[in-house]
Amino acid sequence: MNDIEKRLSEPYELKPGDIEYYQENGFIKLKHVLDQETLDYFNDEITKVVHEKNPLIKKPMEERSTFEKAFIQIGNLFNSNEIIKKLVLSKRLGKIAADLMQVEGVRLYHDQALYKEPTGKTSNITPWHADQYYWPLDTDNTITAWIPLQETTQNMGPLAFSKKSQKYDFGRNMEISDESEARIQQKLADANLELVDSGFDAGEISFHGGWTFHRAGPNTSDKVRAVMTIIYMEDGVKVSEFQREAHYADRDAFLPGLEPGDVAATDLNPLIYKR
Ligand SMILES: O=C(O)CCC(=O)C(=O)O
Repeated sequence: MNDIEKRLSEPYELKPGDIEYYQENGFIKLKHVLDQETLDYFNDEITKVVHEKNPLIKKPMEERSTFEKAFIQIGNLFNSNEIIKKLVLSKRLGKIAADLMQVEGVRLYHDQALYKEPTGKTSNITPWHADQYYWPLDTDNTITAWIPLQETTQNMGPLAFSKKSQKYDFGRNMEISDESEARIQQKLADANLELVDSGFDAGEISFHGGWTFHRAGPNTSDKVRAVMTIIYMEDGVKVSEFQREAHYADRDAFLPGLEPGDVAATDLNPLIYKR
């Protein structure tokens, strides 16, 4: 085992109050989770794969939909790349996810790279949304680790969160769109919820729950915002009824062959951490 792998398996010390903060606010930003060497190692590899697989490479920014402008999205990297697999299956990160959700164990739901390109004059926000709209999972115990692969300053479009918004159910039936940006923004403002929108230091990672509303501003810098995400679910959760096209698409991509009521534990959903 090399040093990077070793560090990815060592526990991260949550501070007193971190779990309560996450449970109350629906997200948390944690500093010094990864060191610079680890970030550089995975940035090189993930960036290489994103360039190889980029489905939007020939589509000019002006011709893209709001969703396509927001980021280049490449999923399930752990399954085809032995290097990236080490990050996705990291026990250090998996244990943080289990601790914050206060569950015994977590499985991978899926991973995805989200690269927000610098766009000059074209705005490329990530509109307000809650992730669980897309996921056919019969639980509230899902959590995403949002892992910037470099320092992410405010002008690069860091992930922003609406504090305590997991307690509200308006907008949970909206996909990522111009409409979700406008309508959820209005609802959050009406409910007077606080926005946390700030840069990330190198090595800082956020964790947000599946029903927490979040967005990201445009990348107005001259650098790509390289981000890896890992989505965890509590070990033992079941597949829910399929209510929309996105649920069938997610089942096919991340829970192949499963039907409502089945335990969400295919070969694509390894157990990452168990107490
Ligand atoms: O990276 C982004 O701009 C959006 C990320 C996001 O919505 C997520 O990870 O759930």
